[in-house]
Amino acid sequence: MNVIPHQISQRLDQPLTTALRALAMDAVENAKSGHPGAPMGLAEVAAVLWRRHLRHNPANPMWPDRDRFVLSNGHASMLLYALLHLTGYDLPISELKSFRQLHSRTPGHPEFGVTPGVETTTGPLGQGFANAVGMAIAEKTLAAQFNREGHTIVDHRTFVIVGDGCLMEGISHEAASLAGRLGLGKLIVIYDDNGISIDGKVSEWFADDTPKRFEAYGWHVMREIDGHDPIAIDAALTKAIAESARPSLLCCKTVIGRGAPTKQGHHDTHGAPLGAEEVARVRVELNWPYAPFEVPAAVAAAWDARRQGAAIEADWKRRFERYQNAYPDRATEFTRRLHGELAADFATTADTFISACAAKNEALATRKASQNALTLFAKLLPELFGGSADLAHSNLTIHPLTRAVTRDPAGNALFYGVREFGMSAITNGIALHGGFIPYAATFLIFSDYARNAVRMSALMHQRIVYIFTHDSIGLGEDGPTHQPIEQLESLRLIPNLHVWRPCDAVETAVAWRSALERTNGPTALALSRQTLAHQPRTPAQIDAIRRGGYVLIEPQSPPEAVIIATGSEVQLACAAASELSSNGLPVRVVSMPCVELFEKQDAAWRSAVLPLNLPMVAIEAGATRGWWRYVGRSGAVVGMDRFGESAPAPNLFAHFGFTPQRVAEAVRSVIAAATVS
Ligand SMILES: Cc1ncc(C[n+]2csc(CCOP(=O)(O)OP(=O)(O)O)c2C)c(N)n1
Ligand SMILES: [Mg+2]
Repeated sequence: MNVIPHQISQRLDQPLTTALRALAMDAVENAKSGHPGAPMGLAEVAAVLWRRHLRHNPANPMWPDRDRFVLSNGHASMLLYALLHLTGYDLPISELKSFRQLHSRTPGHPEFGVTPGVETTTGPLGQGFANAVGMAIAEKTLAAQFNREGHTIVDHRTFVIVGDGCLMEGISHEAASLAGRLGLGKLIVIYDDNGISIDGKVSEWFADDTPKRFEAYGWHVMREIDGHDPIAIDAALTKAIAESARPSLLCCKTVIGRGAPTKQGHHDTHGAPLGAEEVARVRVELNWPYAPFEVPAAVAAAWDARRQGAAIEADWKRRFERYQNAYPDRATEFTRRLHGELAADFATTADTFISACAAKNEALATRKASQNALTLFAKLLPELFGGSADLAHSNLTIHPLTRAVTRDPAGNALFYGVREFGMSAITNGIALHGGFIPYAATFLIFSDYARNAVRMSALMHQRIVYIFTHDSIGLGEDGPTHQPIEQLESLRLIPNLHVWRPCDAVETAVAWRSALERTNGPTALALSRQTLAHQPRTPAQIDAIRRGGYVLIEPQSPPEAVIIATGSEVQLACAAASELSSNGLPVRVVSMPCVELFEKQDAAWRSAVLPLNLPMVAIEAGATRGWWRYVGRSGAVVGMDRFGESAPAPNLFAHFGFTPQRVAEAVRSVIAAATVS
């Protein structure tokens, strides 16, 4: 069914676009803060796209086959809020009146989960664009996995508006290059080519030939579209929609702040209210004699997309019912995946796998243990979809069922190339789209390249698994450029990110399970390159791993000190404890694979594992800062607050003092200090 039969007519359309301009300008004025320029400059583009092409249902923002719309230049948020309000989403005018205020549904930048109809959180420029690439990848792959001859249940487009800022950002290169290679024909990008960014005219610092750049990526590009001419915009969108083999870029020439008689075209309109005087002049200029936030009934009625949206969704539902009749199992699977539910036998399979890992008693690099987990879970969960940024053979993300989407469109793997930030923001888009549990992999050191997208996964509460291998100086000869020091601790600073650093195959299996069962946020797995010893555990200890921190070794007599360790340093802690115990000093070893989960345990658990009255030493081959909160000022941390060196791993561990002797010494010194005080 075709969208929007509306004819474009200047007579009707002008008041509709003026309503967008007025709502944006008035909300910013009312809030005394915000960005009126881009919304005013984009009014025609947005009106034509939303009224004539976007297939959506305001009454059901989560309908799976809706077109996705991403406003990558998130500072133009009032444009999106005005569109959502006018087309009939649950965003009343009172919310526009409380734009940018505490607890409103209209925060300064669009936030996923706060406002119905907002598909992703945007504001960090360029990432919305990469999210949109992820959504288009998800659509294409889901369609290939589920559509059947004569039964199309996944068939939607991803529209995205980007500004100069998004295209200046390096991530736009990463994402556009991959989108071109993947031939994402249903991705349509509109470039708000207004020649202005915050500091002024971009020609001073941004003189790329953007159309040529995108042509070089293999895109379908339309140049020099008059972004204030609805007929030209409509024609360009129609052409872009007809292009199915390549993503499209529509370069729309616009005037920032269009409609503001003395300020339009000037960077002053970018991020400040126009001021009462200019606002009054806009009303005269645009023939808009209405009070702030008043939308005349005829204009409101013309914008209302609810009836049409309901019809579009109803049409899809009929198609889905036919699909259900023809392919009942596939339909059930589609629904399960869209709801983000794990396969019914997930929990028992995971239990069996964890017990098998424990029984195997195998020394493994945790990256290898992670590959084993991925191999098992990929069989059970075809929604696992991901890849590595050109390190698949080091990150060990390839498993027997790996099928690259470039070779099999219904596949489950992406080869991201060397694009860590693009990969992670694309991964956010895949997660937001729905139908997949995505994962993304690189060396832990390069999580810094990906960092802001990882932060956005956490902010948006997305279920994503980051596989960060080569997690310490244990990677050896590649040297200090590749050896993470501050990365573990710095990832732990990101709210709502679970950082796991498992010490053996059993903890790795539990970490994967925990990541997959987590529905409200991402998980980062920090995994070793080098082989790690297997740790024997009782069933109760195995069960305790999910709590993030637990007693791994309890001496026969009451402990006089506690060693806390993570990952590769757990085996070191065990060696030190055994040496101390054989010398008559009973010491407990606590394995702390996930600090965030340990912190979520009740006080009884936490103080049972880490009794307040016992001296403590923490060991981690990384920055020491976070561990002081557990060991206290009289405790000790064996860590690294300097860069590493290039040498074989065993030599480095010895050189930097990660030896049982040094740890034992640290334990003796904290016991001595506690005895004196
Ligand atoms: C990654 C990132 N860097 C910087 C900013 C701050 N910032 C917000 S808008 C903007 C300028 C964007 O220019 P453009 O996209 O052309 O927007 P316009 O002025 O045309 O509205 C900047 C630097 C940001 N939001 N994100
Ligand atoms: Mg601009």
